[in-house]
Amino acid sequence: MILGDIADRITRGVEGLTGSVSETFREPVVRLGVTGLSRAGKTVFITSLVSNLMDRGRMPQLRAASEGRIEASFLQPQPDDTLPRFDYERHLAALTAEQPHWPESTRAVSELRLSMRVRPNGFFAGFQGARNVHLDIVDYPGEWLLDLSLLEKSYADWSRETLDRLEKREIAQAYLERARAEDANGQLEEPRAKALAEAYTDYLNTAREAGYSDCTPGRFLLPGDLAGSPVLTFAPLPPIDSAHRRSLWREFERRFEAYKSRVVKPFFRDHFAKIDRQIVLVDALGAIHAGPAAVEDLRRTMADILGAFRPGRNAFLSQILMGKRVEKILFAATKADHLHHTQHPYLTALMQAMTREAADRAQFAGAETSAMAIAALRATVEETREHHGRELHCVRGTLANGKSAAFYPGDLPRDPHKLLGPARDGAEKWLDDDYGIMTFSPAKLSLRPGEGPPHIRLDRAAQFLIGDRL
Ligand SMILES: Nc1nc2c(ncn2[C@@H]2O[C@H](COP(=O)(O)OP(=O)(O)O)[C@@H](O)[C@H]2O)c(=O)[nH]1
Ligand SMILES: [Mg+2]
Repeated sequence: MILGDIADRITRGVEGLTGSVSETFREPVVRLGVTGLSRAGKTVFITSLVSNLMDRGRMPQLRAASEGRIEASFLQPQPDDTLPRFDYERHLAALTAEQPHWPESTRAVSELRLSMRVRPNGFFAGFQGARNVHLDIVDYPGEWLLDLSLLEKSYADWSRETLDRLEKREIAQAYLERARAEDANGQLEEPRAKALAEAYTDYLNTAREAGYSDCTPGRFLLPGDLAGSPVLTFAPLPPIDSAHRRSLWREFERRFEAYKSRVVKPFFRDHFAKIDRQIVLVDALGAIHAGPAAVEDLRRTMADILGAFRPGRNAFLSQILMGKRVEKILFAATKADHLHHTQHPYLTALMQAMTREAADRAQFAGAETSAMAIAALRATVEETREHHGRELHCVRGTLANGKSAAFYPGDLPRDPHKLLGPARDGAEKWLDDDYGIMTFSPAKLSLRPGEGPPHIRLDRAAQFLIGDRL
């Protein structure tokens, strides 16, 4: 055992003994991971959450807030010097501008520290003063999380599975033809490798736009400063029996392994392993709108995501987590302001059914999970109109051109299995209904002092995620 280790153990031993004492002096830190596929609503969620934690007038369901125990909250320099800071001020300025607009999309990991001065409740309330609780919010792309499944796969396995999946998708045919036509056993030529990787990336982007969730390798969609580098220049190819040493196939295999060890593993080690609480934002309405195949894909992806939070499933992950685990995971369907409140229970029920099912399939145990429907920033008002002698519950919002429009998204079924069943059975479209989606601009805000932006159930989400630590 090296000396540092011994010293470490001794300090830890001492801490163990005096834990209850030092805990009262140390300032607790909660690391909240915020993830979801691109456009799921991470940036809007974090911006609105932070604003609503600073001005808590709209957070009655967050108990520490309604009990008046949060004396102050303020932004502080974050603990990680090498992570980009979440650009809270800029995103908030976009949402609260004279002509409000949605914030620009972000493409990598970022962090923000919000500190709250909180008075304890219950037993300690009488003889303990207020203390600081630090909330470190880490925003990272859900695409990166899905890469965890790659760690267990060889390039051949991954290629086979991916190509099987693509087989069933119209939008993938161009890539498939190209991959099949390729002489994978021939000598590597970089321009061909690049063309294949680009064609595959094009497919991934189209698939994301079409509402599909499953799109590994995640960094292909959000390459950041790795764009164009060899670790991102490969693509799935039909397996061949014995590939030559300098063949395209061998080189792609090598790059796939490099992607795993140089891109995937560092992310899990440096960011993922430190998270205490997690919210996974899901654009379920977008998937429903895209059709049964997208819903089925989302259902499968949720199990993959939960799998990442199950230590023990993955040898590498258990090793870096060393017994630490995420304590709570919330799956939140975002943009619920597209629905009249009478339909919210059905969206919630769908999220609950998918979460429960994903937990069963991933044989998930450990963290407490929950599901709800939220809108981080409410962009609509409700309106009931008469349509062919029937009452239609709509929402009204502002379109990009500045005009106001009423919108009826369709009737979500009471029973979520009316959606999940056909999705699983491979239906091509929904039988009874069509589900619309619309992009509203954020509403112009006139906030009263002490109030954050309007939302739907953001306070309940916050209570579930961090309420017990305040
Ligand atoms: N109506 C509505 N739209 C939202 C809400 N949150 C996100 N959006 C929409 O979803 C888009 C993507 O959100 P963003 O937070 O940038 O997603 P990210 O890529 O996960 O960070 C936004 O530009 C909005 O159009 C919400 O609460 N209500
Ligand atoms: Mg973002």
